[in-house]
Parts: sequence; structure tokens; C-alpha cells
Amino acid sequence: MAFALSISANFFGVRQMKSLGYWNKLIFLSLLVVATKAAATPFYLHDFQWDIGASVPGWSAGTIQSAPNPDYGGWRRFLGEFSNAGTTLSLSGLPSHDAVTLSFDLYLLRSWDGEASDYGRDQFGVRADSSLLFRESFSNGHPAGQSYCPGGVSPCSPMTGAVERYSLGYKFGYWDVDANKTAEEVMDAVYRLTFDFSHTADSLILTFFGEGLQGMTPDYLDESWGLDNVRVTLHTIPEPSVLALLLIALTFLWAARPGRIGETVIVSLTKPKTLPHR
Ligand SMILES: [Ca+2]
Ligand SMILES: [Ca+2]
Repeated sequence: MAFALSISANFFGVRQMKSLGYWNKLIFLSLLVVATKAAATPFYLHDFQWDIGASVPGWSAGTIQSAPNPDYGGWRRFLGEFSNAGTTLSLSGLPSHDAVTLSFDLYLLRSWDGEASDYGRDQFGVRADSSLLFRESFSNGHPAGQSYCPGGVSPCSPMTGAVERYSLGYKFGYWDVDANKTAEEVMDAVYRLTFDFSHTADSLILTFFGEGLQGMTPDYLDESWGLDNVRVTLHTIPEPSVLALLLIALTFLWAARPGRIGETVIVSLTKPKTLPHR
């Protein structure tokens, strides 16, 4: 038995929308779907604008730091500073979900050497539970470049893909690295990273780590990193009923395409056809 659905192009006020044009309506609906995902409430969100030196619940290491340069909104604080050991964020009690979006700002401080064979490779990575999400080298100036080259060929120039360069105010001195350079100079970059991955468990451990870093001693601050604006958002694949509603909406838009206003449409799973409105 064929399933038939009859709708009118006048339904849902399509006459009021027709001035938008068919493709504009389709784009509008698509944007609505995307916006629904974008507007999802984060399960975890932290900007680390806390008191300097404070630890943050859920994180295995790191304390609140304040960058030497202020941000336009006040003093820029973040979680850091880390070397190779890094830190983990442990989340539990996650509601039902099918996928996760993780995003954060990565602060790379001082002399990251990227692909250099002498002082590198200097890499940053992320794991979700036991799965490796990301591991790339970064250069804050070393001409060997870096492997993180979004949309380009690796290796690429230092700081490729950074959203900020020399903005945080962290200085590096060439005390015993290069006798020709004695002055300190600002050397830092900020990257905005986002990862989408499948995940259904009710707990999640996110591991952030460094590799190949010289590290820091009290008298020699070489290269380190920090995290800011960490956001974890959970997503659920739409239920079949939601997909059915979307199918009806798309069918409605098809019916409302230019020249079809006022017609009645018969949708059949076995033999789709249209009938003129009478
Ligand atoms: Ca912050
Ligand atoms: Ca290094």
C-alpha cells in the first residue's frame, strides 16, 4: 500500500516566504539545522579567568597563569604552563550522546622549534581516552618550520594557522644559544583548535601533551604551552522522527519552488507525482 502525503504550498505560510526565493528558503532551513548544532550548550566550558596560582577541578596539572600582555577584555588568564608531561581533563556523568566537539585556544610560549633536528621536533598533541586526535609540530620562529599547516603542504612557515602572533608578551633570550643575539624578544603564538569525534561513554578523559620540548628550569625558560577557553560539547544524532520531520520540510520546500505556489502535491513512496490545484 502506497503511503501518500498531501500538502499544500500555502501551508505553513509559504506565501509569506515566497519573496525569499526557493534556494534562499533551502539555505535558511540548512542554516537553522546548523545553528541548532552550533547553539548546543557546552557540557564543559572554562575561560580560566580565576585567581592566579589557583588549580582547577578536573584537571590533573596546571594552575592559573596571567599572560604578560593584557587582552582587550582585561588580563588574559589561562591554564599552564606545561612541558612534555601535559595535563588531563577528566569528565564524568556525561548524558547520552553520539559525538563530541572539543575546542580550545592553544598558547605556545617562547622558543618552539617545530621540525628542527637540533632543538626539535617540538610537538603538541591531544588524546580522547586512548584515541590520538592530534599531534603536530609547531615553530615560533625556527626556520625549519612546522608540520601543522592547515590546508597547506607540510612543513610550512613558523606560526602558520595561528590566530595571534607575538600577542601574549612572552620573551625568550638567546643567552647561550646564539652569541650574536643577546636581547630578549617576544615569542609566542595562539592557535584555535577544534576536533569532532565519535563518543558514547558517560565519561571522557582528554589528554593534552607535549613531545620533544626542552622544558623549563627556574633559570632557563625555554618552551612551554597553555590552554584557554576549553569547550566540550556533546551531540546526539537526530532520532528517526526528527529526520522524518526534516524530510517533510524538504518536501514542502520542493513543493514551494518557484512556479509551484498554490499547487497541491502528492508524495508517494512508490510513484511520486504532482496534481494541479483545483
Ligand atoms: Ca582566559
Ligand atoms: Ca625545542
